[in-house]
Amino acid sequence: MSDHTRLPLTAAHWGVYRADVTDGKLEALHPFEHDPDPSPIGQGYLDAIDDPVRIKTPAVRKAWLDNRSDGVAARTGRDAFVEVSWETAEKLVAEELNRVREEHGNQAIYGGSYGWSSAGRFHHAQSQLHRFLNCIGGYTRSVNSYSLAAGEVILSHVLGDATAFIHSPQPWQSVSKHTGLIVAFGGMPLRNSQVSSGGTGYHRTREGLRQAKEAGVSFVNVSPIRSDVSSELGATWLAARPGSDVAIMLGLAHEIMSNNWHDNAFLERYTSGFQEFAEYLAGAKDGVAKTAAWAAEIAQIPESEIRLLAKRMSATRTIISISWSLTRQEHGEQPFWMATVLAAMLGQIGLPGGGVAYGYGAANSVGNERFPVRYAALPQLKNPVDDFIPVARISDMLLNPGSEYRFNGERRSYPDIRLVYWAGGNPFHHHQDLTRLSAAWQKPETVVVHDYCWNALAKRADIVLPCTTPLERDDIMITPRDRFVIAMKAVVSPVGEARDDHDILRGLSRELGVEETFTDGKSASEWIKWLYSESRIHALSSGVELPDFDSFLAKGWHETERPKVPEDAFAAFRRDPAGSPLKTPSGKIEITSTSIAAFEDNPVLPHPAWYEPEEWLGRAEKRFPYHLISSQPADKLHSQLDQGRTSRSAKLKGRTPLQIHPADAERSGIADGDCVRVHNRRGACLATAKLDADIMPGVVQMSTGAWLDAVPQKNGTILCRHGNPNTVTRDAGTSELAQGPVAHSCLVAVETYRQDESIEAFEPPVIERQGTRTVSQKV
Ligand SMILES: Nc1nc2c(c(=O)[nH]1)N[C@H]1C(S)=C(S)[C@@H](COP(=O)(O)OP(=O)(O)OC[C@H]3O[C@@H](n4cnc5c(=O)[nH]c(N)nc54)[C@H](O)[C@@H]3O)O[C@H]1N2
Ligand SMILES: Nc1nc2c(c(=O)[nH]1)N[C@H]1C(S)=C(S)[C@@H](COP(=O)(O)OP(=O)(O)OC[C@H]3O[C@@H](n4cnc5c(=O)[nH]c(N)nc54)[C@H](O)[C@@H]3O)O[C@H]1N2
Ligand SMILES: [Mo]
Repeated sequence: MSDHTRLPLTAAHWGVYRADVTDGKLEALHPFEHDPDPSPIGQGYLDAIDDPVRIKTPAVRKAWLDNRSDGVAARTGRDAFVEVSWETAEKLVAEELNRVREEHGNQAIYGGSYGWSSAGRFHHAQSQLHRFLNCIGGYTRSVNSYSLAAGEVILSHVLGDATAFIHSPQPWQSVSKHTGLIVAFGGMPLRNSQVSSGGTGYHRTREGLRQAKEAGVSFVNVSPIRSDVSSELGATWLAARPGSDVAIMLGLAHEIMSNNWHDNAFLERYTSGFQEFAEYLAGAKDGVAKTAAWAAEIAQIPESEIRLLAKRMSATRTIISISWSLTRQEHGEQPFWMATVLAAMLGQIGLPGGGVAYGYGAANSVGNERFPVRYAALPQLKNPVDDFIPVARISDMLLNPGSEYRFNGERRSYPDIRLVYWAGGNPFHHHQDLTRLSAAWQKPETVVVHDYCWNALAKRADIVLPCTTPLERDDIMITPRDRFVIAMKAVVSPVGEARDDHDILRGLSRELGVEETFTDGKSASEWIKWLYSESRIHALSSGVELPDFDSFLAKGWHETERPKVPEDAFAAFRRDPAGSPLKTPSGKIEITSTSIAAFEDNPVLPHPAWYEPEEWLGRAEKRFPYHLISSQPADKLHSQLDQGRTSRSAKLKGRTPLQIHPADAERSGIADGDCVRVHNRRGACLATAKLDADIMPGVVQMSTGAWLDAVPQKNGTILCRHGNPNTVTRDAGTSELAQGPVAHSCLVAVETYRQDESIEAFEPPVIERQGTRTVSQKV
């Protein structure tokens, strides 16, 4: 094997690679030599850098350009575009920003721009966009994530802080040393731990789990899908109905209480409000004791399994791991809350190898030791607009300006948005009920998008500004979630007329007279050096040494020192609850939350509880008998690199596979490899059936990420020919507490589909060339 270690490095959320470039063309990406478990996702770049869907010049939607003054012509995703010069594009965007600011004020600009964008500390699209918008008077922003909004909000009440607890569960070293049992609700799928936001130099999860197994840790997988825990771990599989996890945890809690296995001393010293919860558990008010038998009926698993599990959990050092997916369902606040309470009853929170983990497997960072450093980020400046929405309420906002909603104890109303500006995310990937989003998307007067590929979002924008990929720019990967710091190199020239997001925004800021404020007088390379040097100062104050910038650049990477005795985020509180109290009203774990109890209208009980979802197998109608899980794709990150080889080779007959149990397939007359239509009242998508006994009967699974290829249906909904499951998912808030997304609560019908349908997801739009321009879109 040849030595690649002299090749330049690049970094992505899913890995670090060395780039092999000949005559300006990217020939190969070799995994970083220090990564024990590299991801194949990055290979998609070999295609995506310069394929027919690469956006090569600024472009304006023709119907928008022609009809601007008499209202917006529908954004269909099939519109023609006109290629324009950067000069024209900048003028148009500046004109629109000015018009909207003057006529409606800055809150009429929606700049939330949610999305994962690319790794790299400086060229982070959202940070750049937010700084730019703040230079011109601000924007309406979004709060919390699609990943786990409900978890973020509930933990802020129960633990006072979410981030630290979510990202610092028991580190792997401590698991293999001290843990006896991991009970994983929603599993710990290795496919998801390929990724960690900000960049992944060292894939740690497989190794962490393997070491735990070798050390004798046992695993229980509570999930509709067996493979959510890797087969090499030999987990016990409890195939529970989706949405029933809180009921199971209540059943476990009841069993623990009845046997007096709970830790009263812990509950007394470290928690508040247990009594009120215990009354609910016993059914004091509603007359329903939340027994193992009660839970077994809801989850459709044997009562004896719940009893046995309660006993095992009480007898050994146990970690309860709760997948982030459980927060993306109706009442998604409850699973994190209930898991915390169950762990508190066991009394092991903060002890080495015990307690609660918010999502092992959901990202490589979870369980990876957290490096005790706060690195520098691009300063965002101040946003003079204080309006915001919970991130997943975008369709509600666009459709119902001025209407009221509740969020986290507040009564709020939606702003009236006239201009949407998006860089580094893809709402036509991430949002639920795309029929509804398509209607909402007609509301703004102007949509501006930066992206590098003609995906469903770019095709639905009015002004499209082509950005570079990380392979076309220098940057640094530096994040407290990974041990490596990487000097990312520009390995190919910007394709076509693509510009870095920073340069695009610098051009606009010049046009709008705020260039000096936006750039602070620094060039991109000066900014990168500044970010590194500031980070180095922060690191040193936490006792972590980074080399000077030039030595770092010369070597290309640096491995930071790891904490000698890594601990979870609860350890200090456990040692000294008075000296290191939680940031809650009581300073303790709030089993009953005083802040939620004080909310007007009480959207939920002040302690965790089971609420029957509107969409789950317990209420399935004959017409829509299957529960659809639309989980993260193994072969890409969301919709990123769907156009590339890794993702394309995982498709079946060009479409997203639909995992279905053989017994269900037989019942519905579906054969392996059939084209199927997955549908409900909200919409439909096509998929290719894949029979698999590792999924429980009644549940079907499709991964997200297929680029939307929408065709309007007679009933006004859309059908995606390519397999985007957000055509059928429900757009509703988890509850009035967090208003998070509920993608995983979704009932559908599945049937064989016999019409022949082409797939046009990867066709670029028709692009008209203007005037005397010489640069042309190379297809
Ligand atoms: N049904 C269902 N839906 C879901 C989920 C689910 O479980 N089920 N999961 C949800 C979750 S957890 C999440 S986090 C979201 C993810 O949703 P997103 O983060 O919006 O998805 P991505 O495909 O990562 O979008 C990133 C976009 O940024 C572009 N991009 C990449 N690099 C750059 C850059 O440097 N500059 C610019 N300007 N653009 C760039 C990419 O081409 C892509 O279009 O999806 C959510 N949607
Ligand atoms: N390769 C890859 N990795 C990724 C991503 C990606 O796009 N690609 N996205 C990243 C992002 S942004 C995020 S937020 C994380 C998300 O990480 P998770 O939220 O953990 O991801 P999911 O894949 O949606 O769900 C994990 C499993 O939960 C199970 N599940 C769903 N509903 C239920 C339920 O009601 N009960 C139980 N017990 N189990 C259920 C499903 O079987 C599913 O396989 O993944 C990250 N990792
Ligand atoms: Mo996410």
